[in-house]
Amino acid sequence: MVETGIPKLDEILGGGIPKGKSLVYYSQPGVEGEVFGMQTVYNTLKSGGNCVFVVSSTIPDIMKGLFKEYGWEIDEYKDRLFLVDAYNPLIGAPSNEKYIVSNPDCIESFNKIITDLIKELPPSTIVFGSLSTIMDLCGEKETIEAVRNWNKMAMLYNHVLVYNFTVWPYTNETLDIIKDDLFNAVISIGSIAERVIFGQYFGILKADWAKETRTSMLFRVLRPGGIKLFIPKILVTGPFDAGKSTFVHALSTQAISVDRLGTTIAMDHGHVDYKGFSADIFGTPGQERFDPIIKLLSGESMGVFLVVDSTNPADFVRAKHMLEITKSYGLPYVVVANKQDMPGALTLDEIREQFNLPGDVPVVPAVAKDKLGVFEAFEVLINKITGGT
Ligand SMILES: Nc1nc2c(ncn2[C@@H]2O[C@H](COP(=O)(O)OP(=O)(O)O)[C@@H](O)[C@H]2O)c(=O)[nH]1
Ligand SMILES: [Mg+2]
Repeated sequence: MVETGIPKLDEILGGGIPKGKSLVYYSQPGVEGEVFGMQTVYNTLKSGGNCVFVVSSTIPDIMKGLFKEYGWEIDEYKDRLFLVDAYNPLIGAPSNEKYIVSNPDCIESFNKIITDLIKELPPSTIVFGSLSTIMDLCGEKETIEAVRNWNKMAMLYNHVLVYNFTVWPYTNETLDIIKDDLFNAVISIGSIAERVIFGQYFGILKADWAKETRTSMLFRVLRPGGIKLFIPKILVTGPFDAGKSTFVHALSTQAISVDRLGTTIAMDHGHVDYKGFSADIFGTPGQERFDPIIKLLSGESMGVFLVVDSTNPADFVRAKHMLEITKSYGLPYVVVANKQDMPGALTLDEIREQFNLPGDVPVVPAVAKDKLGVFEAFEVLINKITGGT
């Protein structure tokens, strides 16, 4: 298996891409699609594999600069990375690379180099930075035939082939072949847009070795950092003094609390970067008069942490009420049993019983003030949100 390095995708694919298989990242114009192939390049190198990267949309040096922007030092892996320069000859510039496609507007020129590499190299990950550019230069039919042949050869020689493809207005016939026929797996990448793009997502259209799944995931691209799954809003609610602000701060790389004005307003806002996820979390004030705020935030949230003080069952009625408000939005939630360090803290079972929680609602022990249990709670909630294990 070769891991794509795209968070969550490998899990859905059952571990990654099996040797001999091909995968295409099929992206709508305007979304950040090229980073997908690049992340797979970097991930292959990082995990000890050989990688061929075919650069056809820009000068290889610029491409190397892009890797740097994502924080990926590919120079460290020079001996296992084979860059194929299919750009410089096009503009008549000299190339520093060992592998050069001398006529990038002629598919035969690609064919020669790619088939040689497929035959010569030990099992590798071969990534095409831009299949669409090759198509534009060499023709749709010609390129499709070549790709069909490369994929067949990769099967024989145990390579993994990965292509970035941007869905420009090609003929329907071409697009159908790419979506349905040419590759073992198709990952579609698109955007949610209304005048401006305000979200990007990827989803699996097909993967002939994995149980097919239609889930799609929001992502954003960080520099440095690369592709992160994006959870736009997670709500942290719970009674006053349960430890919500402490919890938000313990989880966050950066957090702001607006609670300097006594207890009149107490909103927390934090940002979590953890295990390939990028999430914004919002803590609500605990007092009843702020219930409309909980309602408002619930409507836009993807999940909820209910933080409770495990030593203070008197507050559980209030906590239950807060849960009811968010439950009406059908959000996945996790109960954070905080202050487990204090004498008299109720056990998880006791809390579950008091709340009369269904069996599938997780209760996670925590000592927010010592940052204990907070990332466990985060992982549990994220898995509920993204439907993982
Ligand atoms: N012993 C203990 N105290 C905690 C813990 N988490 C928070 N606290 C304390 O509980 C108080 C209330 O915490 P805060 O985060 O302001 O609660 P909020 O009102 O829910 O935002 C503060 O004094 C915290 O230091 C914990 O895990 N253990
Ligand atoms: Mg607070």
